[in-house]
Amino acid sequence: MKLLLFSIIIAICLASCANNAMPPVPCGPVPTENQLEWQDMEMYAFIHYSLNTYTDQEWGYGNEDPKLFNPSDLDCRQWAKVCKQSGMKGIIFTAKHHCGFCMWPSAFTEYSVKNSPWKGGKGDVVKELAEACKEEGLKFAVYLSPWDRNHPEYGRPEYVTYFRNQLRELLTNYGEMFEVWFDGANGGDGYYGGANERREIDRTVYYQWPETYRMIRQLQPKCLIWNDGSDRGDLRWVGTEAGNIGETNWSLLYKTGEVPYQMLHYGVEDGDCWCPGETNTSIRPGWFYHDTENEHVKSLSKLMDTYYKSVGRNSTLLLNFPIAPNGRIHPNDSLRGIAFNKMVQEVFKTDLAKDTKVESNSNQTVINFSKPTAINRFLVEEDIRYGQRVKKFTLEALVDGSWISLKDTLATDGDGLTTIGRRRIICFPTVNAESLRFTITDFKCEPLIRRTSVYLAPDLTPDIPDSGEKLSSSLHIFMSSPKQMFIDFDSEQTITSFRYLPPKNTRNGLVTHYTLWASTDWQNWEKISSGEFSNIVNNPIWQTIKFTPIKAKILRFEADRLEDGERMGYGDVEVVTD
Ligand code: FUL
Repeated sequence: MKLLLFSIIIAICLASCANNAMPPVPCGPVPTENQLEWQDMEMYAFIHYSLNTYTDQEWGYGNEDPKLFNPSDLDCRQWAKVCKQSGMKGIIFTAKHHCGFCMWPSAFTEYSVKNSPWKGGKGDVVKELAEACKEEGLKFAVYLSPWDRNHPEYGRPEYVTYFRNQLRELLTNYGEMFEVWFDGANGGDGYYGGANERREIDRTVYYQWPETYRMIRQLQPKCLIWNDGSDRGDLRWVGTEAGNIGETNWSLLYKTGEVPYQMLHYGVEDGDCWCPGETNTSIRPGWFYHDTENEHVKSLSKLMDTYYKSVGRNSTLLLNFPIAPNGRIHPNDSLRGIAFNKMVQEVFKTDLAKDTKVESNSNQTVINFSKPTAINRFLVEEDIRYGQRVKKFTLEALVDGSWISLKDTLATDGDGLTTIGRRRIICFPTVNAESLRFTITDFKCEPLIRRTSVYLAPDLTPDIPDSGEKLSSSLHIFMSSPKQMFIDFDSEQTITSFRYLPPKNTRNGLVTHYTLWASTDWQNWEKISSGEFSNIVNNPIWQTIKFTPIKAKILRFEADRLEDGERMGYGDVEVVTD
């Protein structure tokens, strides 16, 4: 009897102890509920659509005529359906890009859809898209460019009030927003109400972000704030638009101070605030639609690579779909987006670690397959609610009785077996493994692993190079001075456009502003074009200068401004002739 009583007491105690089990002690900064929910979205879409779509530009100057906006077939439901089928859990829409044109009828400017012929000026793209997202069960968010090349007051305090008024409209009238995207590109040349000048601002103080952030928190408590290194918001840009974040990726930054590329891309191990990375890239070379890119939609293997280098590296993926001039997503983009989602589903359909014998303690997991099993992907997750802990690990496969070390084949630096965070996917060549051994070798605090899975991804046909990677020219090129290039043809040609590929992996010598001249005799020069290569710094793809066909024997390409350095650099140039 005594023994029975004793056993009952022990059982009750054990049960209650289990119920009251202390949660793990947080390790440094931890995410908020909003940040956890947001990262669980994994993939969401960007949609770039504005007057640029009708002027074939990436950055509008701010003087483009609102009358250009007149899509024949604008269909936000098609966008939402395509995004959903592409695996996207939400959409971030360019409500206003740098040109300042508003895709909603803002009460604070005339430069908007209300002065376009579309729907007789009664249309509202933001509203239509917000509704379409709701119907498809997608979350909705807006991109609002702080840099406004149309507004006369840009650069002065009045503009900041205007910007906040617009943001208030967007955050008040269109339902719940999951994120606001502010874009770091700012200052520089613009129309500015007819001033046509260059306006520099100090991005650390001009926009007075803390005040704006307070307003956002008040109007939309669930909304995350994007930032690229100015006042910290809830998530960070990753320092590139190429579609990858560092293989080492801490979801931490320092609360204050400058955030150079290294910090944006890799985070900071001993950071004192939780600020995870969001990887943004476009399904095409550019952010806006260009006819010339229809055959250059990213290949399936490129998109999978992007997935592994974003979602598979403790980040989210923000994938852009541009809208074509008719007001729809082009079929090449939608087909590729849908195929991409199907492939993600296919790769992660069967967890081969399921129903295997797993031995694990806090630092090591050994997955023993019942028979040698072909595998090439390892997926691991930390319970980030209590902070990000793991610094380094190893991965080994038992093949024919011997342990062989595996490494991340997508890593550019070392074996790539560093941080984990919410999710880390390691890609390695297929091995026929009897067991897989995952060992944490360095950590900030006792590791908390919540999942280990193993997959076999099908082989993908190797990529055709993406546009912008092909090198074309066998042109006769020579530099007559550090900022001046001549291209000499053997005979007179009718030229319709000139293309410039910036130098690879460097800002040194990268041309941001140019003038192009043509001649038939080396004596008389006709100026064909002059302007800027917009967004070339963050997205260094082929740039095309189109002009009225002209007869020339020699072209002179001048760098009016370089991003860095004193000497013009180039990856390649191309001349398109009739
Ligand atoms: C950049 C912008 O300048 C591009 O045009 C694009 O909107 C991209 C997402 O962000 O900074």
